[in-house]
Amino acid sequence: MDGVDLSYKLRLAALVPRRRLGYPQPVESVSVARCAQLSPADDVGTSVVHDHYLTPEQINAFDDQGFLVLRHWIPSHLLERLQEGAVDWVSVGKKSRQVGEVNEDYRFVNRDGRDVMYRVDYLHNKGQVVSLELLGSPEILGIAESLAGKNFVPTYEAMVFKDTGNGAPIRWHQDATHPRRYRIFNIDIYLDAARPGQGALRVVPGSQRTKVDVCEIEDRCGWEVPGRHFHLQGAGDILVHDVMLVHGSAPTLGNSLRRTIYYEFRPAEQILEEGPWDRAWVDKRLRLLPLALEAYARANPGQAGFAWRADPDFRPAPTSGAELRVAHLVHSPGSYCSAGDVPTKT
Ligand SMILES: O=C(O)CCC(=O)C(=O)O
Repeated sequence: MDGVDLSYKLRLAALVPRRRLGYPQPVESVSVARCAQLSPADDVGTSVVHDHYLTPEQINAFDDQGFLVLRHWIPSHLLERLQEGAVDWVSVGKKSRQVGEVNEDYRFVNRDGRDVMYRVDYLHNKGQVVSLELLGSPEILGIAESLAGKNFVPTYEAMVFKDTGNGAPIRWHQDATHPRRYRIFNIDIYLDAARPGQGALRVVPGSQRTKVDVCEIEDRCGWEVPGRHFHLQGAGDILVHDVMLVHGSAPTLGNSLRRTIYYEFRPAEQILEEGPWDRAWVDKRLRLLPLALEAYARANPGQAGFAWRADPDFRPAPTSGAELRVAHLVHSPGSYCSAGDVPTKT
């Protein structure tokens, strides 16, 4: 057997759901007894890739730390199209606010009497096909299959940003808490560089193993939580994070723009066993995938696309028009330090 075959087999071994790998691991509580001074960012960045599946080592690092950094993962032509699309999303959101329209997909907070835009939800119906091209790319779907198995479901799509000059804080939180029988994760795609002091994401490595009282952390430590890392991301880099990883980003003033697209994935098996959505909702979400693969193929003629290997039962029947904004009537509970623990989901 040659080396290529062996590595392929190792990767397949890593693709089985975590339940069959003997998860959940013993719960270790995160040490937040002390509030810490700054520690420099680690760098577990991994440079590029051959077939866009994660290696067993990368998957182990993700399971251990709750995140994985993938450097230079998005090709420059796709990155440029995403940056252009993002300009349009923000401009449409700001214009609609100026004329008094209420559209909950464009989110603002009030900072010192000023409306500050920080988020766009449900990217695929916002007039920029590049969000589907990104979803259908081997760069994203290789990660999705590596961690969720072949029946992965794209469950959320949003862009969060620190606006030029005025970046709203995202307080410490866990996106969703769940029994950890399967992996649920966000793929964070960086459209701009994010540096410490400029609104870079902070994470608490290893905090994904249990539900954490984020209010307690915030009250006692503010932003200075032991073990947290500032993730130095460059445009085109990816951070994959477990939805239970404690993370957040401090407010900024006078900085440049920092935009991150968040695509969340869950295994279909996980949703059907644990909720909070039903089969009809899963099917609607899966209908995005043929559209996404087609958008990728159109924008990248001659490039090998992603070979989608979902079980036939999870392949949507052909349909004349799929819904592009597949909304969530409910969310999985997360851990947030806000009234009612209500998530602003990624
Ligand atoms: O991009 C950021 O600063 C954090 C966004 C985030 O964690 C969220 O919206 O859940």
